[in-house]
Amino acid sequence: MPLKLFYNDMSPPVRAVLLTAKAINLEFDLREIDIANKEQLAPEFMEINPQHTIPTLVDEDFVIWDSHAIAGYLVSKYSEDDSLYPKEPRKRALVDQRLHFDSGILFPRVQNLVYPIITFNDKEISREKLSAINESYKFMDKFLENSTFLAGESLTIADFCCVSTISTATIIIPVSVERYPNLSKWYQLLKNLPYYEEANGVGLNKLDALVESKLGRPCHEDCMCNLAK
Ligand SMILES: N[C@@H](CCC(=O)N[C@@H](CS)C(=O)NCC(=O)O)C(=O)O
Repeated sequence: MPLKLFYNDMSPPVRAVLLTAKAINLEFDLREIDIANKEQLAPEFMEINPQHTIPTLVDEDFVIWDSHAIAGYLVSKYSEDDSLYPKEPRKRALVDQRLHFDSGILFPRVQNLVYPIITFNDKEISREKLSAINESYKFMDKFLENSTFLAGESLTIADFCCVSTISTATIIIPVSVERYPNLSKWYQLLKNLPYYEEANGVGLNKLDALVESKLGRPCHEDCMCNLAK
């Protein structure tokens, strides 16, 4: 039976799962959930995931949600090797730390930045929100000071989870090469993956267009500089 994924590719956590699946050649039976129309609150979906979040994966009689948990599950169950989610305790601990960083720090900050624009038509972005994103960029730049990827020299699911979130933040605040050289280099490396555009770029562009239409102007570096002052 095919793996069923409840998704919407504008969602960063969904895109992390799409990147993971592409990396290990997995296909999904995709079921779109329109968050703008509150389809996640439909009783049929709430029956599957009472927390009503996407992504949600159904693998036969097994249901799991949260992108980080799904990505780890997919690699553990379906990948030919463990390189994307190493079993060796210290390597795994480092990947897990980065996953928790995304889940507990990065994603909530990016959600706080973008969600009010697309849901409540907010036009202003507070200095606090911008500085929280810049602090997150600074954290990641430091994580990447001595390693090519977020958890060492190999690509892992931590890179997928963080790049889908970071790329979403760049809609509003581009990553400055001068201020965050390590983060910029890593972001470019991820963007060069052969499946990046299909798995992350397409949904990101849709979200970018939505944010732009809500703000009523393009989101570019200059306008953010003005907001950040
Ligand atoms: N930590 C979760 C976050 C999932 C999440 O918040 N997804 C949003 C879309 S980006 C959602 O489903 N929102 C609908 C809702 O909460 O009702 C994950 O990584 O999967």
